[in-house]
Amino acid sequence: MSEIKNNWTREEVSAIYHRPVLDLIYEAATVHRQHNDPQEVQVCTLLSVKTGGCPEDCAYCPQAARYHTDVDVHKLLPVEEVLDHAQKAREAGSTRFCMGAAWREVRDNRDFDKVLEMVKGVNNLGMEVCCTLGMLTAEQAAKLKEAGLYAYNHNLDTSEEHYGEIISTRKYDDRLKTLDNVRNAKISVCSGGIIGMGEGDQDRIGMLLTLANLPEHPESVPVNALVPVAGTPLENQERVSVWEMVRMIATARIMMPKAMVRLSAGRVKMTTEEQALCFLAGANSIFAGDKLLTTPNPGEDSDKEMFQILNLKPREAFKGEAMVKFQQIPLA
Ligand code: SAM
Ligand code: DTB
Ligand code: SF4
Repeated sequence: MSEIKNNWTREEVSAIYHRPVLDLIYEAATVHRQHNDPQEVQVCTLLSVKTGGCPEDCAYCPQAARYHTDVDVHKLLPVEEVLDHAQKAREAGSTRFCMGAAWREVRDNRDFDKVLEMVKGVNNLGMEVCCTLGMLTAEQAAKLKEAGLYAYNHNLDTSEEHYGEIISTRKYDDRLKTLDNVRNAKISVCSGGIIGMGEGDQDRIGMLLTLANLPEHPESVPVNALVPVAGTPLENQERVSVWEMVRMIATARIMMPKAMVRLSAGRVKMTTEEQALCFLAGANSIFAGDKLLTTPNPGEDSDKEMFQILNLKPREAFKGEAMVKFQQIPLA
């Protein structure tokens, strides 16, 4: 059984990442089978509850106000509309529902109170409720926990060294501080990144090192392939090859054996065969539905077909030892 460790060295990780790719897949698949059921893949749904108009300058993001993209800007959606969406997602087989807001940070205002209502409502549907709202204080994290929040997504996106090339309006340390606030509030941590933003292998390795050497591994690690969006500074980036996705997923799986490794943005450009390699390399979750937050995603029918072909089964909510510890009792 592979051990859980939080003291990885760059040399160790680099050796894993650069292994001949088929050996790397084989090792990751072995670790995956020791810790997880390889047939199970969690199906999650995303909803952008507040879209566009964000003051940050993340170079990949269609929702930053300073870039001219054609996202449909809207203020916070009504609670009822969000809960309706969550219910439909549950009926379609999702067990986790993640609400995203194009905010730099949470503010203590009426919109936050509405988000707390949304969290309560989704939790009461029996789904793992996740939010991604930007930076959080310790007090705001505690309020989200109290409302029933199960997980919080806050990506490191890339290495500390490459961060300044991608975002100038906040620091890597701000990101780490929010992750710490989330962890201290006993909310399950979801943090990963994006590949295909002009970073080198050393940046991918650096990001995984930071994540896996946190005092506790994140319970969830999304691996996104950049979706280049017209109007953003990264609009002309070339698509990453599947082998880079596979290396990233496999290395994350070996370093953080029990985490949910999520094959996130970028699936629209991937064939079933390419996605199969990612599952073999240890990915065990996808986002379902024809939209991620603002960009396209494979529809329900093609994913159903993929699950059939690959003999995958959707994973139930709140599974696994680490997961049970974050579960909230439905409030009413
Ligand atoms: N504003 C909050 C924040 O930045 O933490 C939450 C929403 S933000 C859109 C959530 C994550 O989506 C980002 O951290 C980034 O990793 C991912 N993302 C955004 N645009 C993307 C793109 N074009 N391609 C791939 N991933 C993207
Ligand atoms: C994550 O790492 N990927 C998801 C989720 N966390 C919030 C979001 C991907 C967004 C892709 C671009 C868009 O659709 O706007
Ligand atoms: Fe986009 Fe989030 Fe960055 Fe705002 S903070 S520009 S929503 S990734």
